[in-house]
This record gives sequence, C-alpha cells and structure tokens, in this order.
Amino acid sequence: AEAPPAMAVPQAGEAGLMLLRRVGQVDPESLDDYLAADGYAGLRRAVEMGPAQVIAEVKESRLMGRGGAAFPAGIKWESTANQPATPRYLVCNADESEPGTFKDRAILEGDPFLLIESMTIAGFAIGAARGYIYLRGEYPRAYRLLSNAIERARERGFLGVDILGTGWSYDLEIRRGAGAYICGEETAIFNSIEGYRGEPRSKPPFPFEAGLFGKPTVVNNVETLCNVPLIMRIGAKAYTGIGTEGSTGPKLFCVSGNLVRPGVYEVPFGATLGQILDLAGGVTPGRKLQAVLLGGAAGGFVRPDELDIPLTFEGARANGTTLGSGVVLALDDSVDLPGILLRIARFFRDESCGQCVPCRVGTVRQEEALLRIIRNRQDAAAKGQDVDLLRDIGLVMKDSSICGLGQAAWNAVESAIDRLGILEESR
Ligand code: L3W
Ligand code: SF4
Repeated sequence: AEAPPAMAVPQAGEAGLMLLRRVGQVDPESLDDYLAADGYAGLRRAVEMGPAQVIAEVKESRLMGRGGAAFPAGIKWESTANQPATPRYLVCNADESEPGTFKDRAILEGDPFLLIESMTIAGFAIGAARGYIYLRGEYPRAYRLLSNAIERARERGFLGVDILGTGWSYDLEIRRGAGAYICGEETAIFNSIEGYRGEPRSKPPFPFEAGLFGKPTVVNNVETLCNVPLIMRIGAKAYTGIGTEGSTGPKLFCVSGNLVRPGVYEVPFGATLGQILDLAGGVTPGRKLQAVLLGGAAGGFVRPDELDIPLTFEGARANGTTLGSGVVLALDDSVDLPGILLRIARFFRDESCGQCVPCRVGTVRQEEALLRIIRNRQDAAAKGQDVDLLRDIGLVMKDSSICGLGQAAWNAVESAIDRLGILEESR
C-alpha cells in the first residue's frame, strides 16, 4: 500500500528551529545531506568527552523525558551505566500510539539520521552493546527511512565495529509493533522484543536494573534522544538557557483538531496554550473553542478560559493537568464532547492488555457507565449515580493498576466532569 503523506510540519524552513531544523530541508535518505547540516557533530563531540562526561552533561542539561512521564534522562543513563551487569541495552520508544500524538513521526520521516546519531551517543554514554528502535507498526515510511539510515551509517563506520576509532562496537536494530497501544509501555516493549505477549511487567525492578533480556536498559522516547546531539553541540549550559528553569530545551507539540493549520510545532518550553493555538492559525473561522484535550487520551481537558496555562512540566502540574506526550487537540463548538469521551473510554477498553483486574474490568465498567449517562440524559438521579460510579472506578484504576494505561484511563473523563462539567450539566 502507498505510504501516507509525510507529517505536516508548517514551520519547516523557519529560522531558529532546533529539533525540526532539517525537516523538509534535507533529503531524509541522504547521509551526505545530514553531514552537511551539522550531522554527527554531536557524536564527534561526545567521543571527545568520553562516556562519563556525556552523562554528566546530559544530567546538567536537565533534559526530561518527552514521552509523557518527564523523568530526567541523565539520571536514567547514569543509573544504567552504573550497573555491573552486562550487556547493557538502549531502547528507543518509537511506538507513538497515544491518540493525537505524531511529533516523533515528523523526525522519523523528516530527519531519520538524527535519531540514529542520537542513539549512538546514548549507546556510547551507557556502554550499550546494541540499540533497538521499537517502531510503531503503522509507520511504513519511517521504517523504510530508518532502515536506509542504519545501512548508510554502517557503510560509513558510524555504526558497527570500532566506531570513530573508540574501540567501541555497537549496532541498531528495528523492531516493529503490531498495532497494540500497550506495547508503548516500556516493559511491554521488552516482552514484545523478547517474543512474549506485549504485557507490562511490574516495577520494580526498573529497566535500569533489569530491562531487556533482564539486563540494564535505558528506554527513551524519540524526541528525548533527539535533544542529545543539540546538548553535545551547544553544551548543557547553553541548553538550560532555552525554555524555563523546570523545563529546559525545545519542545514539540502535536497540534490537531479544529484549527486552521494543524501539524507538529516546535517552541522553546514556556509558550502558553493560547500561543500554540495561535501558531496553528487559531480555531476554524466562524467557530468557537469548546475545549482542548491536553496530553492525549491519558491527559485531560481544559477550558477555553484556561489558555494562559504555560506548556511546561511545572506549569501543567500547577494547573492540575499534564503535557503528556505533547498533544494539543482543539475542539470547537461543533464537537459532541460526550461522544469524544465515549470514544476515549472505548479506546482504553480495547487497548487494556487484560493482565490486571482494576484495568481489565474498570475500563469496561467506565465505558458502560458513560454509555448509560449519554443514553439517559433526562434521568438526573440515574445519571448522578453513574457519575459517582465513574469516580469510584476511576480511583480504583488509578490506585491499583499495574501500568500507566490503567492508571491514566480515567484522566480524560475526570477532567471532563471536574473542569468542563459536561456530564453533570443536566443533573
Ligand atoms: C531510574 C528510578 N529510572 C522511574 C524510569 C521508568 C520510566 C520513567 C518514568 O509512563 C507516562 C504514563 C502515560 N531510576 C526510576 C526510573 N524510572 N524510577 O522513569 O517512569 P513512570 O513509571 O513514571 O512512567 P512510564 O511508565 O514511562 C509514561 C503517559 O506517559 N502517556 C503516555 C504517552 C504515550 C506516548 C506516545 O505514544 N508516544 O508517549 C501520556 O500521558 O500515561 O503516565 O522510564 O523506568 N528510580
Ligand atoms: Fe494491562 Fe491495564 Fe494492567 Fe496495564 S493496567 S497491565 S494495560 S490490564
């Protein structure tokens, strides 16, 4: 089948971009293009520094994970590098399955060598024997481009034996997902790569102690890794000058919904939600904004009067919401919000791996209660009971599910009730 068109990057070619600066500007199949545009300058710098200094620099940069959990990348790398067990592995989470999330795709399709270089630096820092790209199965173009990039890098000695005369040998392998959202959970990725069912493992042990094949492993999101060559090139000090105190560096947002110019946007951390919507040309002419889903299906809704929320980790937290994987989904007044909630609930019910009871049963009960509420709009008493039930189920899922899927499956519904008041409007 013909690959879908490359991801929309409306800012392509603009000056000042850091993560997206090559996207749309270079041939993603050409290593020469990549090299001519600062490619592999980060790895060369990393080799000069040596592994310990690379880790120190990434720690000092305060680079936080961009997949949703915002964990400091340098701490993950350090704790993995300090493990005595070998071999160590690097896994890039390129599963990108959170609804509304397509930022990593912009890099994978527009600048695949950036990820290859980034994973080589990370592998060098932690002394990894091998790196795996766990790629969303529905990204055929990215698969083709990454496979080509790995081959071209091998040909020039950027992967393989004795990379850049370091004596260190390392290679990358792509593993493709098969459509399961849960396989983006870090330990489910391990099971999937190892050939088992894609079910999350209980943590601890964390991946840094016992990850892929039971060995010390770093798992980072595509965007997280792709900040590293920038940190190597400009240094941690300059990097921390981008963004805010608590959220350093540039950030990609997946801006979609009823907007004039949806697509992937890069801004330094610190822009407000309203500024991001303005970048995307604002809401469809003639329509009014009804709500914004922030952070994805695992995130939550905010109201049109909350557009001054700063899109930083600390800003989102202070406002009782989350950046998640960088989703900004704008919904105008033509949208049936209860229908969207039901769609989200169905998604979690479908995608629950079924391993633990709170999530397996809770996601089904949540969908049923929502369906009853929507069907019985006129019966205020029954509706109130179902909203109470939703809260109980939500609390149990949040408190006792094994992994983030179950823990977050009620976030959007909760925010719709508490922030938007949409299910209680006719009580
Ligand atoms: C070293 C320690 N490492 C924890 C590691 C841990 C993991 C990371 C964060 O959730 C969220 C979830 C989704 N030493 C450590 C340590 N770690 N303690 O730090 O851990 P955790 O458990 O908070 O998070 P997680 O399971 O990685 C991810 C949310 O993201 N989400 C998902 C989005 C999906 C995408 C996508 O499609 N691209 O990103 C959206 O909001 O709900 O809360 O690596 O091992 N002491
Ligand atoms: Fe599976 Fe849901 Fe339990 Fe996660 S929370 S392990 S997805 S059943």
